[in-house]
Amino acid sequence: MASILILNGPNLNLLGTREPEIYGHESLADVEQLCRTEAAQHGFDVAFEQSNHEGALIDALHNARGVHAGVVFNPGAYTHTSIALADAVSGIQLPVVEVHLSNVHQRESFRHHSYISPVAAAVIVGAGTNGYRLGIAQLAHALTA
Ligand code: DHK
Repeated sequence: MASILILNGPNLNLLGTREPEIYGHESLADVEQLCRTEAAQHGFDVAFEQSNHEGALIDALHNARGVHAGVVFNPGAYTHTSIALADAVSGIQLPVVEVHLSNVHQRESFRHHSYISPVAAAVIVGAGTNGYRLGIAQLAHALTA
């Protein structure tokens, strides 16, 4: 069965307890479960990874080549700082959907710019954990079109 990598960046391991008024009350384990359910409905398997380290996220993207059909990626704050992650996304030649739980455009101005968006296949912001569902559905749609 083809699989999708769900990749989460820094501080997302704290989901559920971290600023719940912004990021909600669901934990990362809850997100993993909803991703597995959504992917199964589209006939895809899921690999789920999180790291607080930029290099580990780059490695995870590189390692997705030849293993996964696409990636749903929440790069956390590296979204706004990391040219290296953007280069990894464009270098792996896999569709990558960028997801943010919060609507970054309603927040501080430093969150308005994303290095990832120009190289992402699609961008979903402000839909909370449902954004991961939407990202998987979009990847499945694009991969089976
Ligand atoms: C998550 C983070 O950790 C922030 O640094 C981003 C993103 C927004 C989110 O909404 O999922 O600015």
